[in-house]
Amino acid sequence: MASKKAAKTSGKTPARKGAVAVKAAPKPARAQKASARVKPTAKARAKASAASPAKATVASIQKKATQGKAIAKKAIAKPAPEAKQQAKQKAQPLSLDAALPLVRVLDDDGKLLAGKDPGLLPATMLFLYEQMVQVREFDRRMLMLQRQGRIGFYGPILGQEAATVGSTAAMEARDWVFPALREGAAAMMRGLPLAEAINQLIGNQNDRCKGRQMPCHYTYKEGNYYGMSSVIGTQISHAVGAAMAARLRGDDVVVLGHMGDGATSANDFHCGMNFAAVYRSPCVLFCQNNQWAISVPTSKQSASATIAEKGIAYGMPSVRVDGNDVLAVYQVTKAAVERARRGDGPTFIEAVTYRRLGHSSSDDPSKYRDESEVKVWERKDPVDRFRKFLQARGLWDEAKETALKERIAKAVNDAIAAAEGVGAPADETLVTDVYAQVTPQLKAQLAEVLALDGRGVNEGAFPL
Ligand SMILES: Cc1ncc(C[n+]2csc(CCOP(=O)(O)OP(=O)(O)O)c2C)c(N)n1
Ligand SMILES: [Mg+2]
Repeated sequence: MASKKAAKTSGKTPARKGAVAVKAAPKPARAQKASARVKPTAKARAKASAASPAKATVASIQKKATQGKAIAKKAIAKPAPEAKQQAKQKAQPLSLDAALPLVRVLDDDGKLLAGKDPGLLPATMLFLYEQMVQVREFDRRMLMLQRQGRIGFYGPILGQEAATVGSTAAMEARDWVFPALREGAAAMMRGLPLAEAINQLIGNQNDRCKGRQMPCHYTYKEGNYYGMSSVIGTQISHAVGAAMAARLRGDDVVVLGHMGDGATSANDFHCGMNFAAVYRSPCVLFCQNNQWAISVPTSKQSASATIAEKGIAYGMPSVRVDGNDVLAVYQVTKAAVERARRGDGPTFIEAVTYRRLGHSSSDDPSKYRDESEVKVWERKDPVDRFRKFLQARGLWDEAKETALKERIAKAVNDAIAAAEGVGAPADETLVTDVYAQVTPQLKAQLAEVLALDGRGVNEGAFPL
């Protein structure tokens, strides 16, 4: 669904009058020199866009908009100059919540907040909504397949659709996404067919990794979607490094690196953030603070008042956004992407959201948290909230909702049928793709494995 629309998309969104202003901090001399040295040429930019497949971005939809209205003008918080900050601290104790207010466009009931016209074309907003509904349905069905023993593991994103869809939609086709566990929808938005995603979840012979990765660890090179790693936080330094490499090559590419709140305790977060800021890597680091890292609440994860303030400590603009407000997420990410593309460096975004189900299909959250907490967040549901907004604008109604749900249900059903009709990977794939040619030692090991008694006993049992 997404890829058809995307096929028509390419190119850059023109700078809109009154678009979100993200001012860069003054460049250190060394960085100024570096960015001048590696500034992409027009030829390199053209080469970069031609090499990337046209995928589902909203750039082409918005490209038509020549006059958008100002939105979330101060979306990206910039640390105040030192003297000003000191004066403020003397006058009153620094309130970090006040320093980093939550950026919102919609209230909890989907009503537009005063002065926050999103300035987006109806087609763009409908695209965001359809993607959110699709990921929700995909998620629901995949969890059911797991419960029926048809796939081994699943990491649901219920409640976090706006954060994933809004941030991914802000990227252009030539950009890259380095995801964590809850951003599988980004691969689908960037063109990964649903059936291919399910091939990965099953681990059948059409799975790109031939069943050798855990489910949900999609990989989709054609859509510039980096294969997810289970090892928490590693993708952060990879995203920062990939963006630096793109800049050095002269490619006009921005990298979006996702992470969870738990990843902010990982070493890679700290070295990635530091490198990003010091070298002005053209990336956007996006933390989905869903309040939990498996059974560890954010309050035990970090003593900081907010996750966003960690970005300020590393010297980069940081913004705290309502992660259940897709318009706000889209806006702040778009502003950060534009900033990175201008050569002004990285931005850190904390999207405040909530993981409504277990960490994964192997987790039982009733063991460690109160159901009443979940109820509070159900009332802030990102999909319901956005639908109410679209209805109030006259862009959506019951008939459209029914038609969309039927279309998505059919697409998911067809994809499941297609993927389940594919056989298991051949045994020998256990040892292929390691060396150009399978070595005698690997051949011997394969023969040994195939001869084992009780082979397949643990099939489908995931310890995580
Ligand atoms: C380096 C590392 N440490 C621990 C784990 C075990 N682990 C898997 S997921 C997870 C929690 C991740 O939480 P968060 O980053 O908040 O992402 P979320 O699952 O909430 O989206 C942990 C600790 C791991 N996979 N890698
Ligand atoms: Mg988390």
